Amino acid sequence: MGRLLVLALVMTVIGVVEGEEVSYDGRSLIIHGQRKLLFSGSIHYPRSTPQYDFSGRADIVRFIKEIQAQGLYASLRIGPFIESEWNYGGFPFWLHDVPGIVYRSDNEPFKAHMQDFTTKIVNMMKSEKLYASQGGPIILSQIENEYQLVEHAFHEKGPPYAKWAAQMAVGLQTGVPWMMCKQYDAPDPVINTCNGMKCGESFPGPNSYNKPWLWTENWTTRYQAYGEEPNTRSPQDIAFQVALFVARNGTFVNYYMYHGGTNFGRTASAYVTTSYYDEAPLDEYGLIRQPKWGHLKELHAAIKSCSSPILFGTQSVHSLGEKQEGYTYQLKSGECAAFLVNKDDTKTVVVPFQKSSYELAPNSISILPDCMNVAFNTAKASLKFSI
Ligand SMILES: *[C@@H]1O[C@H](CO)[C@@H](O)[C@H](O)[C@H]1NC(C)=O
Ligand SMILES: CC(=O)N[C@H]1CO[C@H](CO)[C@@H](O)[C@@H]1O
Repeated sequence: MGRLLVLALVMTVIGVVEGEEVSYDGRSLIIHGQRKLLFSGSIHYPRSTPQYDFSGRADIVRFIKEIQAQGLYASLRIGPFIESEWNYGGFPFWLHDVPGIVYRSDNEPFKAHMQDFTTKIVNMMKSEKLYASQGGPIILSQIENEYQLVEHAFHEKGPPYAKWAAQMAVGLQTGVPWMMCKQYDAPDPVINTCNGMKCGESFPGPNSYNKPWLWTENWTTRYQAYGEEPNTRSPQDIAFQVALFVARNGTFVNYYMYHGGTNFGRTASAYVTTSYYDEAPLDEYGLIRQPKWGHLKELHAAIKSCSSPILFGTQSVHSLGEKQEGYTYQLKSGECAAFLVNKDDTKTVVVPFQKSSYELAPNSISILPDCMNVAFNTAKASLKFSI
C-alpha cells in the first residue's frame, strides 16, 4: 500500500466536498485541475513504528486497570530511560537525530522530550484516575533509572539534571511519592532506593530519616545474553537477602523480575536473548518455577505475620556471635518479632536468644514472628516445592 495513494484517496474525498476531483487524461493524473508528474514510494506502516504506540501489548492503561482489578498496587517506573535490556533503553531511535541532543544530561532538547513523555504518561494515568490519590492502584512512581552509575560521565551537567528530573517529576502533582533508584542524593521529597542482589547488606539506607527503606529491584537472577549459560540464583539466597533487608528496616521489596517474559520483535538490546529472565519465579511463559516461587511465598507469609512489630515497633540489633546477629522489632505491648542471622556460610551454629537457644543453618535467617518460635528459615526450601 502506498502512502501517496492513501493521501490521494483522502484528497479525493475532500475534493468531492469542495467540488474538486482527481481525474486524468491521456497524459497524466489531474489533481485540482492540474496535470501532475508524481513519484511514489511504498511504505508498509505496520513495518515501521508510530511515535506513540499504546496499542496491543503496549496498552498501559489496560494493564494498570487489570492490576487494580486483581486487588494489587502498582509502582509505576516511568524512566523514560528504563535500561531493562530493552533496545536503546526504551528511547525511540529517532531521538538521536534531534539537533544538539545529549541524553540524560542537563541539555534542553533532551529535557524537553523527557518532560513531554513523562507528562504524557502521568496525564494518561490521571485521566483514567489510576493514581492512589484518585482511587487507583498506583502508589509510587519512579523517575530516571540507576542514574548515579553514569552521572560522573556527564561532569558538571550530571547533578543539575538529576535535580531537574526530581523537580520536574514532583511538579506533575500525582499525589503519590516519587523515587529514584540507585541515586543516593535523590533530592527531597524523592526517595532514594536500592537495586541489586544484596540490598540486605549493601544498602546504606535512605538519605533522610523520614524516608522509608525501599528495594526497587531485587534481581531474582540475571538476564541472559547469547552464548552465556543461564544465570541461576538460588531461592535460599534470595530469601536470605529479603529477610535481611526487612530485618534492617526494609518495608518494600520488588523482585526484578518476577516474570520476565519474551523480548518480542526487535526490542531486545544488544546480545540479549529473546527469553527474558526465564529463571525468575514465573518463567518466560508465566509458569511457576519451583522451588523459587514456593519458597518466596512462604517467606512472604512469615514476614507478613510479623507486620505489626515491623511497622510499629522499635528495632534493636544484638550480637549473637562472631558472624551471627539478631534483629528484633518490639511493640510497647510486648509483642515482638525477631530475625536471627547467621552470616557464616561454612557451618551450622547454635545461638542463645532470649531464654532459649536456636540452631541456625549456614548462611541463613530464621524468622520468629513471636520472638520464640521459628516460622521460617531462609536456607530450608520445602521439599514439596523441590518435587
Ligand atoms: C533502622 O531505623 C532506625 C530509625 O531510623 C535506625 O535508628 C536504625 O539504625 C536502622 N537500622 C539499621 C540496621 O540501619
Ligand atoms: C543484573 C541485573 O539484572 N540488572 C538489572 C537491573 O535492573 C535494570 C532495569 O532497571 C536492568 O537494566 C539491569 O540489567
